[in-house]
Amino acid sequence: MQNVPQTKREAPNILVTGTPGVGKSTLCQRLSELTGLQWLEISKIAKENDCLEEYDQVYQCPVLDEDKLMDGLEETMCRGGNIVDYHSCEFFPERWFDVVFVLRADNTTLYDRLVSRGYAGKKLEDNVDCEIFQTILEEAVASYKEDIIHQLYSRTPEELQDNVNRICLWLQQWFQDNQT
Ligand code: DAT
Repeated sequence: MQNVPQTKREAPNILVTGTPGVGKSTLCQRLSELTGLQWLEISKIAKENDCLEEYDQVYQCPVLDEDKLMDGLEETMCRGGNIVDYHSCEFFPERWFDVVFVLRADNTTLYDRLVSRGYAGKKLEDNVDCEIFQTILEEAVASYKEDIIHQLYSRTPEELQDNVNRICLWLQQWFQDNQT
């Protein structure tokens, strides 16, 4: 990991995390279109930049080369103005983020969304359990200061819109507080 001194960012970095299927990409895409912040889909970036190691047969997903990925993102994150979208949050440097949104959905909604995505068997069960046990929320609480963490439900289009509005307001406030 590079040791880069912290400088003031021109725009904030936002982390959107949560169990697969809770609605991260849907929210991030909408936010990016509205605000001009750059949407960083970590799964896609890892794939494109050869940051995936062997395939985990138990969890049916590739293992991430976290150090390589972090090194590649350092400069972009130091500049600011990014919305990071990933289903885990504990390995990112804490200093990267000004705010963390943990998206949530209820079990039946999530189950239906994951089945439509083709998840089945252990993968489906593990992901629904991850939401039931609030695994990602606990990961966020263990990794970031509690006052920057916000839990948002994204079960319906109305909740999606409320979340977009809320994050846009947060952003406006950030720019007011950080005027040079
Ligand atoms: P994620 O990126 O967390 O894996 P997604 O954004 O791909 O999740 O959303 C999964 C599915 O749920 C997708 O078909 C869009 C739908 N969805 C997301 N947020 C929603 C919301 N607030 N209301 C209704 N459907 C939603």
